[in-house]
Amino acid sequence: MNEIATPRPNNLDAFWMPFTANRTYKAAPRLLARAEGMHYYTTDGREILDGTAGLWCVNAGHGRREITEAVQKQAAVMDFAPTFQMGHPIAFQAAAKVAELTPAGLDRVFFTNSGSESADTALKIALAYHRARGEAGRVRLIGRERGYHGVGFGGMSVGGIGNNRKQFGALLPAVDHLPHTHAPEKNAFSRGQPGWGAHFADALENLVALHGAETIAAVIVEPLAGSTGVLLPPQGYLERLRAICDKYGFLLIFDEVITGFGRLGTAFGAERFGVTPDIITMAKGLTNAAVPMGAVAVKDDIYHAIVDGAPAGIELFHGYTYSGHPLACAAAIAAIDLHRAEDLPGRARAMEPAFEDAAHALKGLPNVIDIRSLGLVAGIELAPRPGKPTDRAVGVFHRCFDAGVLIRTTGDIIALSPPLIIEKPHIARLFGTLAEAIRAEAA
Ligand code: PXG
Repeated sequence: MNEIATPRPNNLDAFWMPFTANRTYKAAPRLLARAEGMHYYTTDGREILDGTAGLWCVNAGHGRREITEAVQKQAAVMDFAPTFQMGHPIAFQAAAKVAELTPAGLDRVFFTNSGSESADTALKIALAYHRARGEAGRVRLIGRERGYHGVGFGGMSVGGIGNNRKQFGALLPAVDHLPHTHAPEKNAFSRGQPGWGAHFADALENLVALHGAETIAAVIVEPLAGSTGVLLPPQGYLERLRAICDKYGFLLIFDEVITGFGRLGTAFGAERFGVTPDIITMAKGLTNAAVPMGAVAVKDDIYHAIVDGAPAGIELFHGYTYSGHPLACAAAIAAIDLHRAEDLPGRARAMEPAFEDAAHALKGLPNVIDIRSLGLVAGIELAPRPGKPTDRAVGVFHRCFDAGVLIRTTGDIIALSPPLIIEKPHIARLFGTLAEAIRAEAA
């Protein structure tokens, strides 16, 4: 379908765009007007294959009628209702649906509106948990280099991306970081989880020696780091982190904003990796991105420690006006129903071998220095242009977009994360277009 769905706005000035080179973008804007299934359609009617599920979030594909109708219906029935000292039925239903998908035992669900709010909520719950148990000295939060946990002060502080931190002052004080696990010198072109690097988890012992276990509350990691370029956990790494956290009583938080809702072929990454954290943060695929929503699932004993341990009255002084917003809950229920009815994790698993083969077939193209993939996520790392980091990948991005394919880049790494409904012809088109763009960018 090639019709023009929306007129182009003629003034781009007012919208200060997030994580965008505003000046470059506004000089040559790319405007999306409509989306359906595996595709976007631009304002000038071009069809764009969505290789990124929007921003890693439209897992069931675009424009799903079941979700649209659920949101429309709810908007007509009740637009908003508070969840502070009040309730409405679908907020409880949505939480129960989330708890059915999370690993056994993580059955208490706190609603937020984004991944960033989920990260900050999880960190606050971890601090409140230790305090409720009489260990108020456990205030230190451990993140990881190259980790991304959104842009709130908590998530940014435990995050490990220099550019996201350095404009913003002192951040949270009691924070430290594990080393990242990216080791292309040992693991380049590995298929699946790389074999080398479980020992990176032992750096947590060094932080214990440095700060004292009694000062550490929680460790937060993405089980597979998405935003900083698809960094896979080495075999045995997450198991070792879990064991060290258990040894010292630290809560282990998995940020599953990207890995949740089928992306790795299981409902959550925890299941794929066989390691169960104490807290899971999520967002994105929770509503198929139709309405903003995030959530934090915690182990029952964390909930009980905070709630049962508190004096009568409010137990946790935290929440958002829109925690459990009716439209978001309607979208989440419909999205989770679709996730189950269409077995989206199963579809991801079924496509994983073809997707992995297509990614690894890019080996040998000019400047391709590493390829990694797991589930329906792939990272293709390019050698930067001398003196011009990111330039080559941005060039590949533009060439792909002009050829009708949407990819993401971070630094000189291309990240692919298509909707989980992708089929083999889409895989061929995605990687075929990408290969041509990589070749052309080398010329
Ligand atoms: N945690 C993780 C692991 C994420 O990937 C967030 C938290 C923050 O979520 P919100 O909803 O506050 O944006 C994210 C978000 C990219 C890209 O291109 C990734 C994200 C967002 C935008 C772009 O890799 N991840």
